[in-house]
Amino acid sequence: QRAVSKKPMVSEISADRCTPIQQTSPLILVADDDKITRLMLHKVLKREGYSVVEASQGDECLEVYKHTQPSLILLDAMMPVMDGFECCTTLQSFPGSEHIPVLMITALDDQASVDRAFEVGASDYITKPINLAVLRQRVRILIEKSRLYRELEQANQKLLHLATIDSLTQVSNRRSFDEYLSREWQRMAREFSPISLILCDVDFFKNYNDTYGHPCGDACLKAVARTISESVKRPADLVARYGGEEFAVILPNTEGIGAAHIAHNIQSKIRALKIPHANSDVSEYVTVSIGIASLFPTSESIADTLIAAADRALYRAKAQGRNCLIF
Ligand code: GH3
Ligand code: MG
Ligand code: MG
Ligand code: MG
Repeated sequence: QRAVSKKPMVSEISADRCTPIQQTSPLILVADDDKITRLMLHKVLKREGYSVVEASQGDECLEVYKHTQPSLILLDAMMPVMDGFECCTTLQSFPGSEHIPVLMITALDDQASVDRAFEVGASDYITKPINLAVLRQRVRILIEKSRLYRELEQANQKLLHLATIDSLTQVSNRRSFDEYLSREWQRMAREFSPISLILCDVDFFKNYNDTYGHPCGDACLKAVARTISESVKRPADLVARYGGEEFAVILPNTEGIGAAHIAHNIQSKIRALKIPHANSDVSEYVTVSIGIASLFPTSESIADTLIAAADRALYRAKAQGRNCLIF
């Protein structure tokens, strides 16, 4: 049995040595109305080390695709009922299908079919009668390219996550907070709509660390972050770690009364966690102080005004004895 590729896979050369190499053979969906062609392709591809599923019609191809998630589709252009072009067009509308390469099988020297194949989204084509050497190379290259593409996408997602999410609490980091706030500030200015900011700081957290140790402090911060995240509902709301034990919630299109309602919710939910805090002056459990600010942005003003206002409110909440919220 021949190997699918003689060159090392990306996962083999780039990942650390402990990562197991993916061993499953790629699945190819062969769609052709001609039984002899299907059998021949099936045999050749199997010999190359691929798994194969078959379809004899365009609509059957779509059905099989949905259930098997192939790495490549080998698609005959000429089929009765639903031809390869129509099938390919429909495929493009399936979510996630944009990275599944389609290798179209067209009639030899048929310029119009070749043009149409690319128009409907095929990645490449081969002509009938099929040259097996060409087939093998096109299949290998397309599958390798799409695997590389997927790995690149995953790496990108990971980088994006690392760049925007706080690693301890899994809420947005300060950088995303800054970017999001100035973007939403400008958007609200255009919409003549208010924006609110909640700043939420854990009370006597230095004492908490001193009493229970830093790892417990970390666990406490995680629980607080999760509780705050669970208290906001709208997709446009953003929870961020603003500083060490301080969290921020950006609430676009939200007036003070709405923000106060959410802040009140956050505060009672955190109290309800009943995380013991023996060295807090205000409660036997972990509590937070909250400052809220709400403004109507204008194109001349800057988002820092909102932060400053929320900060002043938080300062007053601390000064008034903590475990309270000030608007
Ligand atoms: P206050 O009620 O006035 O807010 O008092 P506080 O003790 O909470 O405030 P202070 O600013 O004095 O202390 C904040 C503490 O938060 C000190 C710092 O060690 C701790 N802290 C900051 N980031 C982390 C973290 O990632 N993990 C842990 N465990 N502690 C942290
Ligand atoms: Mg045909
Ligand atoms: Mg604090
Ligand atoms: Mg603080």
